[in-house]
Amino acid sequence: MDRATYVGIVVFLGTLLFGLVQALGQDYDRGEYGGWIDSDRDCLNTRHEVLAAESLVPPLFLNCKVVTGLWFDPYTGRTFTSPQDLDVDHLVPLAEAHRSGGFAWTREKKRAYANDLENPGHLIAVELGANRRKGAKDPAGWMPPNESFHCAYVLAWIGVKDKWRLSMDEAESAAIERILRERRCR
Ligand SMILES: [Ca+2]
Ligand SMILES: [Ca+2]
Repeated sequence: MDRATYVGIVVFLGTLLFGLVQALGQDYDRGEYGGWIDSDRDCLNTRHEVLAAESLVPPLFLNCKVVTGLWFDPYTGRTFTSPQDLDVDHLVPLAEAHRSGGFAWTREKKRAYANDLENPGHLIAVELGANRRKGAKDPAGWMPPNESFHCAYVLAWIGVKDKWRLSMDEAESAAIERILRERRCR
């Protein structure tokens, strides 16, 4: 076998292996993380648990749903009274958690991540449009328009990544370090 053939085979195998790893682990399927569940069986699912917990006034319930309340969205700095204007956001998005190590989790652990109510920084009721613009971006790609929330946002981001033992990529940790430094977060 000449050297060119050998190198060709090695590169081919490498590509194959890379593809295999991607196919086995990395492919993100939102379905694996499940939808909102009602883990304490009080008839409110996770979305409505968060809406109820974060409302600044006692919320009104109808058929196991929060129908009105008062919410301050720290992403935009705006206030809302209808849940229809709000998304309950995974501060560290599911797809971001997935590519940061969540791909190796069991289905149960993925569900638990999607529905974590223990850490108040994990899920947050925010304006729908802001959440859609955020998508699955990490702080290198998106930060909340409300700059006075930036410290709290990156500190909560670090808290989630730490609790769930998730990795950070280079651009992400650089962006976070810059924000912590520039804003003198503590
Ligand atoms: Ca519940
Ligand atoms: Ca990232």
